[in-house]
Amino acid sequence: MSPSSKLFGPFKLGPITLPNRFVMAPLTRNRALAGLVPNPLAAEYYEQRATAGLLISEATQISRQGQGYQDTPGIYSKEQIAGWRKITERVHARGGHIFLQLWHVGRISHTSLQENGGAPVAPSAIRANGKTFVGGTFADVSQPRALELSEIPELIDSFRRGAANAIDAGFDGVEIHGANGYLLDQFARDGVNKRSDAYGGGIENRARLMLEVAKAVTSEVGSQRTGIRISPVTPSNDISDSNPQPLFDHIVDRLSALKLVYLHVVEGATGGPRDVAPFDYRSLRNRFNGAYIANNGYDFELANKALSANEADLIAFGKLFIANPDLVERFKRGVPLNEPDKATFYGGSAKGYTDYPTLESADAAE
Ligand code: 8OZ
Repeated sequence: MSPSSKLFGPFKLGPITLPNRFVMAPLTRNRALAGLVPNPLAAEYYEQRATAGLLISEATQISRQGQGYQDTPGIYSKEQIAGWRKITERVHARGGHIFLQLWHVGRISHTSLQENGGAPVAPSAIRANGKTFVGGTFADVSQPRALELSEIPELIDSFRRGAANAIDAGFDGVEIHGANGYLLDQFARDGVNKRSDAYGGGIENRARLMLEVAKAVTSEVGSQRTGIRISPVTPSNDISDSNPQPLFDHIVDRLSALKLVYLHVVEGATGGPRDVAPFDYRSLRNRFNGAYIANNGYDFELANKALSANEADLIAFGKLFIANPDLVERFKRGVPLNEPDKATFYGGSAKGYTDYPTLESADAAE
């Protein structure tokens, strides 16, 4: 093992100094309680993982309209803000840093989650071929309606308010969810966006919503507390684009001009193969002035390779952090990792959430 690896060294992320280059990726866990307030167990869950340089919260809807799955937490009510505050306090008490991921699912939703059973919103009225989890079961996502041009300012404002609420709840910053076939990605990619107004058509128009959201959020909380996640070639949630390289090159040029603190890139198919489609990630890294967080299928070896080759500044690990709260220590010592239990990823309680053993707890049990 090489504890001399760059992974274990500090990194300056805007105003904060991270003790290492590990990022815990945003991970949906579907354990929110009534009012979509985060589960008190989440304070323990995030605290257990606070030795990561940076934690990114699970995707958190910025409005009721932005929810697409049961029991995902929100950041739009007083109760939700109070719930999150308990979590950020615990993470900070352990010396950790945490950003909140701001989420709007767009068409990946179900009428049962929407106000008065209404249709989810999307760039265009095209239903995704996919399922969501609602009412305790998997269901086809609902037919969406196209957002009216007149609704877009309020939509952007809901991201701005979500960001303000996150800072109020004690987060160190926010990550805009621009990935995985959710609303902002739906606007950006031409397989789904068939609009003929200023938010559809060419690359500049399709990128507009994501960039206007980024501008609103940075004006609210500061660019040095704003990151963004994108996934240029993922097919997640039935998304596609005929020519993603120039689209995301353009988006990243503009995000760089807005001085976002980081660009978080899911390389390849989210949670799947890294080589699903050709794409030049180096082009994004070179265009972006802030930190580059690489994600998707990284292990210790690949992380070291990417850092040594200066392909990334920080590495986000997802499933590895679900199963290994002390992933930093485990990599440092070169000891075996716990296996994640897929059956407890989404929903449930402490099992598969806060009960994965650490090296310390295993030592104590001997
Ligand atoms: C898994 C299940 C539900 C949602 C994403 C927020 O892919 C998610 C998500 C992941 O970004």
